[in-house]
Amino acid sequence: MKISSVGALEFLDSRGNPTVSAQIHLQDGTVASAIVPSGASTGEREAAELRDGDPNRYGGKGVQTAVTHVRTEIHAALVGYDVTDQKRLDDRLIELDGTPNKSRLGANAILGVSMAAARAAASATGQPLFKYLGGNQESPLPVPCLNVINGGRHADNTVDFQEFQIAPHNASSFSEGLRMGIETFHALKTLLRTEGKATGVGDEGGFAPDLGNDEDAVEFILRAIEKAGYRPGEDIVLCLDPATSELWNNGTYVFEKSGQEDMTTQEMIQLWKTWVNKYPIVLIEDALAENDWLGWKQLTATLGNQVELVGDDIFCTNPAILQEAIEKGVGNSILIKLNQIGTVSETLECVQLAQKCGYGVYVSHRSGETEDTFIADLAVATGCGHIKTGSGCRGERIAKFNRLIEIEHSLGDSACYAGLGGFHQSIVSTQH
Ligand code: 2PG
Ligand code: MG
Repeated sequence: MKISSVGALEFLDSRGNPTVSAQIHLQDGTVASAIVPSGASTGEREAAELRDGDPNRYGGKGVQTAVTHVRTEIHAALVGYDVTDQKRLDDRLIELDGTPNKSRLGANAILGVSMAAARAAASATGQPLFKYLGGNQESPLPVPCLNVINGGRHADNTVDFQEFQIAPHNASSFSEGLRMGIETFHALKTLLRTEGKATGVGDEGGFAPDLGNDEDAVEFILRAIEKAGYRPGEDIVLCLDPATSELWNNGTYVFEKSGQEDMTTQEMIQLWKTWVNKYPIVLIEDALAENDWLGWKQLTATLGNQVELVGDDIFCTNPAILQEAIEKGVGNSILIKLNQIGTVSETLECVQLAQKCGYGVYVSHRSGETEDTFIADLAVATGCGHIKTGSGCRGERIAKFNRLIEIEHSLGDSACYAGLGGFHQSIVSTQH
């Protein structure tokens, strides 16, 4: 189980931007690799991606320096390490980097190696990745929350809120839930086309039409659910990621793309109250901006026993920030993105802290993705109950769904589907 060499290549992500692919070779001949994703609406406190900044290559976005770090310093530091000791290996990477946000070696270099190591260890011990990461406890397959309308930084349209998701919870299995979601995705396409709207897709595979206002997106989706033969609320619920840090400007929420009136924190909280009471919404991520901690506290006191309030930009998959949030009563759930923190061990630490403290855990892709399916296994390993990995098209999103179908099949009779119980306990008491 000892590492014999560590390598890397400059790959491309789903937006055509360079990213790191890392490989681990073991002395027993095992080889494993992993590809790192990349966000667009990033949190200020995320671990730092290292980009070359050379304007003559990929507009400065090349990652040759990070690749070189893997091939030289990281290779030298890890040769001979036991690959099954993930914590020791990740600690070594953190120490070698020496900065609080992994900016010297690059979080993209470090995470690629950390993920590849987990894969190599799983393979060398003869286990699927989800078993290696999660142990032998029985975990449910997650509800796929399909981001069927894209806006914000992920689409060139007039929609300010970034993500409108459908969560098909009332199904007997993951595959059936996914089918309901995909059928609704197709029904939405027909509906949009019939009403003269564009059906091209955004970065995460959701449709990206110009709409009158953000609420129209919700109305279209509800009609699509019915058109597909399902009942909004009973069969399929809604989740939102308005990604409001992107709207935040000096204490005000500015709706530049749609041209709607600016809003204060109080008005935003009121908006969410209205929407949650009017629509079958069970989850809102980044309902307020990452620097609006006071607003978050108030929002949590107001809606935290009715809806899952997920922190993405505000928590950055960082156990220290999550700890502070728990103490302050901010949010009741956390989005989990490996590259926000930069190692597998710290990601798992964050998940454990959240679960211990009654916070929901929502495993997520990035808007810049690849064919790597690590997060599908991570979602099952952690038993997190719900995953967001895009809409009903685009290969880099579908790859994760296909991996989940494969995992479900491999579990046979012991497979179970999380359903509504996969969401934070706060929503169980509501009538959705
Ligand atoms: C988000 C993500 C993923 P990005 O805000 O949750 O959907 O977007 O990767 O651009 O941060
Ligand atoms: Mg988000």
